[in-house]
Amino acid sequence: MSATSHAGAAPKRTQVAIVGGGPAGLLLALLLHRAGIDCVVLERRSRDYVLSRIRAGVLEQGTTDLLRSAGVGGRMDREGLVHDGFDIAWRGDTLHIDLRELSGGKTVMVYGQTEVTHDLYDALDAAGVPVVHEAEDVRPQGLETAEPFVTYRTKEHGERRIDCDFVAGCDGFHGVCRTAIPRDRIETFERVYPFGWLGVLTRKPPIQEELVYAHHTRGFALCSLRNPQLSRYYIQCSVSDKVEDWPDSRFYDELEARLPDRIAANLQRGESVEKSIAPLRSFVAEPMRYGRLFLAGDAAHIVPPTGAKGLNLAVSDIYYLSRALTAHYGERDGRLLEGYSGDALARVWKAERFSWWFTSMIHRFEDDGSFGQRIQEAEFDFLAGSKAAQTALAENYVGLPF
Ligand code: FAS
Ligand code: PHB
Repeated sequence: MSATSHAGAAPKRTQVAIVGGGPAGLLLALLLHRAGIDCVVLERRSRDYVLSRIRAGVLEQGTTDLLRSAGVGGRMDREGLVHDGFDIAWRGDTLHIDLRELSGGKTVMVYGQTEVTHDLYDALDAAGVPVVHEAEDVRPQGLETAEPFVTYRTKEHGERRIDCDFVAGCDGFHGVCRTAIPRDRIETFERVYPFGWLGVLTRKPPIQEELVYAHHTRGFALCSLRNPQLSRYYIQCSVSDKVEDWPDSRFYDELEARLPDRIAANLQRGESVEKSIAPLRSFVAEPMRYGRLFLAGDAAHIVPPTGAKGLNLAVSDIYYLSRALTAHYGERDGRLLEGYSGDALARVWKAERFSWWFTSMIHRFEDDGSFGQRIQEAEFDFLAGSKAAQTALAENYVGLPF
């Protein structure tokens, strides 16, 4: 496939230039196209590379609803798995969180981010929306003027410039858009956790149908899946660990040691087809706008994956941003654009709080000492004994309203 997924080079002018071809950028492009707004996606990597990344696994109901309304929910509804609840393992026992009952009927969908990204790329190709891959040295410029533009380079077409009305910074935590904002115009908030997640993907049936979040004195573990023949496991690991320190046998031994015996007994060990370590951090940049630049998704915020919020927050940002741009172009009404950062951050911070709370409760914090351990025990005991606490967990896990 050529670097640009449509004939020829990208246009020299568009209404919205989107930097980043992950879920945020691709979903925004599709929603803008459906609203009759011209856009171009500039993605640094090849499509194969983007689609090789194994990331999120759980979609909130707000996310699945928006994907359906964008016309990309078909395969998700055929192949995705609706989950009514999950288990929390603690001291050798489990607490079942009945999401459907506690949230008043809401559920989550198990359908990998990789598949969502596939579906979005297919829809954009079908719609003829230009996605430029392997766009190098992307630079958003003139952001504080009424005539912003983005320069970039491709091997195929050399130096290029796209004039636009707005730039959407959907280029993730390590992208260039957030750093294009002057330091005195942005404030960041961050907490880095003293551990990472070592994840393994294996072509074996899952240990059980529903997810298991396990607390153990050896460390946290998570049993998830992508489909009935493809399982996803995580264990909390040291930030200094390397993938090569963890041959499959060591990984599975440690995973089993952190699970209740009756659950561990169902583990089917399979060769890892993907193995990676992700650092954990909470991060928010405020505001999510600078002049004609709007940030969305990981470019603006990061959550520890414990609460399965990262991808879902990217989607809610795009709901607010696409709605605002549609009002701007459709009714010449700029109020939603003015309110975008505040609207998005209000939901972001609630997801940051939940992700931090769940991470703090269920991971092993070596430096928290005996007091920290007792607080974690009390947190779990309160949760186990309080329907109100479980309802609060369920409401956050299925996703707060957009
Ligand atoms: P993304 O990072 O997905 O996409 C940004 C895109 O911009 C990328 O394709 C990148 O190549 C491109 N880009 C970067 N710089 C660029 C530049 N200068 N020019 C052009 N393009 C550029 N979330 C969960 O809910 N559960 C999980 O288990 C989970 N696991 C994760 C594991 C890892 C290793 C990582 C990094 C994240 C994980 N996340 C998880 C969070 C993840 O799913 C993100 O929330 C989600 O990808 C956010 O989507 P985007 O905002 O589109 O950012
Ligand atoms: C996953 O399946 O990758 C997954 C599921 C739930 C989480 C994090 C990751 O909280």
